[in-house]
Amino acid sequence: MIALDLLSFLQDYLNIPRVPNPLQPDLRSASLAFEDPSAFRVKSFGELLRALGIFRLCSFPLLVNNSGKLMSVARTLLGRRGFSLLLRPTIYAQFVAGENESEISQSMEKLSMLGLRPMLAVPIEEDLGESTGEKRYDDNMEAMLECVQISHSKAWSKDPMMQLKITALISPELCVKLTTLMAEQPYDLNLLVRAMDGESINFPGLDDREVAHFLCGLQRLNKIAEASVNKVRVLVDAEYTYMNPALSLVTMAMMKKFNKDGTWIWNTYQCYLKESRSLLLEALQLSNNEGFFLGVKLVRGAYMDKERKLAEKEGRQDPIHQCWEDTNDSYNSLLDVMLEAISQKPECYRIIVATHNEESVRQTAKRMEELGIDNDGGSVCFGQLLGMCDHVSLTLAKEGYAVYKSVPYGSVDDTLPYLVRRAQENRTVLQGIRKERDLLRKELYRRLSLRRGS
Ligand SMILES: Cc1cc2nc3c(=O)[nH]c(=O)nc-3n(C[C@H](O)[C@H](O)[C@H](O)COP(=O)(O)OP(=O)(O)OC[C@H]3O[C@@H](n4cnc5c(N)ncnc54)[C@H](O)[C@@H]3O)c2cc1C
Ligand SMILES: *[C@@H]1O[C@H](CO)[C@@H](O)[C@H](O)[C@H]1NC(C)=O
Ligand SMILES: *[C@@H]1O[C@H](CO)[C@@H](O)[C@H](O)[C@H]1NC(C)=O
Ligand SMILES: *[C@@H]1O[C@H](CO)[C@@H](O)[C@H](O)[C@H]1NC(C)=O
Ligand SMILES: CC(=O)N[C@H]1CO[C@H](CO)[C@@H](O)[C@@H]1O
Repeated sequence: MIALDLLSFLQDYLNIPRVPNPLQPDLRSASLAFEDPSAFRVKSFGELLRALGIFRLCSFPLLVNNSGKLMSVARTLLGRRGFSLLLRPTIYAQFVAGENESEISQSMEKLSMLGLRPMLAVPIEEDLGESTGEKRYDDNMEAMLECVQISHSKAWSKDPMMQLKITALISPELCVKLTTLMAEQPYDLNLLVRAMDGESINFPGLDDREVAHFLCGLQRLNKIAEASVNKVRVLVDAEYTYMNPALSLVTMAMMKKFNKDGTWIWNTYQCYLKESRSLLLEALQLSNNEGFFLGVKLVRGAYMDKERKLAEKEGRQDPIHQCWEDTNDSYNSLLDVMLEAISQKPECYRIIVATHNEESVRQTAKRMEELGIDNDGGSVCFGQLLGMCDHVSLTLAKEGYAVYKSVPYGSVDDTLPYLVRRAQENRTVLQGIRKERDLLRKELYRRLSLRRGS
């Protein structure tokens, strides 16, 4: 009875078609059509409702555009505890793994049972203008070291991975300055490697304070890399174009030092950048010349709006491709470059295809087959965010591909900026989610009709 009321309520609220919609035929998941709602059978009723509710909320542009403001108003009105009570069972539970080790363990175990591999991310969102001081960066390093340990400890998955943000360990201000300097005089990778080994290097162009901070930062990165070699793959995030060159420089130095016999450090390439192709080709060349393995996280890019605004303000040319179709072409062509490289030298290169885009995922699978690359040979894997496009992840896992879910963790307060960004990303991941909503609805409807029938 309750199920019936709920059903009609849901039908009105979620526009479920009232035509009887019996069991879906088992679709050919072999072709990765991503149209099989049975991917969601592993979810509890509550989880289905939660996902639907949240995606529904994300469909109101006004709400999404102002989510940051709304959240801070709510936090003021409800107080810290009340706010946490509101967010914890809803948005937080959808997108965040938990706060303490036991909660995180639970989430990871659940992913593991679904055949998905967790990739932990310490959500430290910060940009220019925040206070500096080594202590804060040292604290961040401790958090990252803990992340290495959690990722490795319980053998949640084969080949564990985690994400790392360099601006959590070296100040964004310094990364910007390095980027400016690098435009005139490129730094030698060996200089950075020697600094990581503990030598006191004097970097030209930086003052004493900056040199000291840079050396500390490189030491922090060195510690994290040493802790993760032979255990956890460390995927370095790409951020804004005004600091990416510095981030890449540091990442390449880490690769040179740590990727001699295995791909432990990976870099991220953002295909929405016009220069992404030349950046990737340079990296391939460098890894060849310097004799280290190259791990690539291929993404479209998350900071489009801000990049464009900044370029306009500074009167620079827009660094981002003109339209989504151009970014799409760029993504698919870089994907091809990497897959070709892998098919020729499978031991030297690795890629994680980090996208929610079904077409890109299908193209990867197709090219892998054409080039004779194993589904689970370790050189190609897929990545999506926790709580987003589960139908893509679950289908891929069912087909035997290696699939990672990027899993942020931390307190409600610490993860808030991350959640705001997730909400705003909806604008662009729109197509994928609309389909996910349809599939969620179908699965919910199926369960409700089963209940009604019994
Ligand atoms: C595991 C994982 C790790 C990630 N790590 C990073 C990271 O380190 N750095 C980072 O920046 N992002 C990262 N992202 C986010 C990623 O860059 C995308 O923002 C996100 O995945 C959406 O892209 P999509 O391919 O999934 O979806 P799609 O819907 O196929 O594409 C959306 C993307 O297309 C691009 N786009 C949209 N409109 C336009 C337009 N008008 N013109 C040009 N381009 C447009 C934007 O990049 C947008 O994000 C990561 C994502 C995942 C899943
Ligand atoms: C939301 O923000 C986007 C981009 O900043 C803008 O194009 C859109 O018009 C906004 N929508 C609303 C309803 O405010
Ligand atoms: C973890 O956090 C949850 C929710 O805040 C709490 O109920 C639980 O007791 C905590 N566990 C540990 C081991 O601290
Ligand atoms: C995306 O790019 C691929 C390869 O370039 C192309 O086949 C596909 O049609 C593009 N998708 C869209 C929607 O333009
Ligand atoms: C699910 C979905 O597509 N939601 C919305 C995401 O945001 C854009 C614009 O902000 C809306 O048009 C979508 O409906």
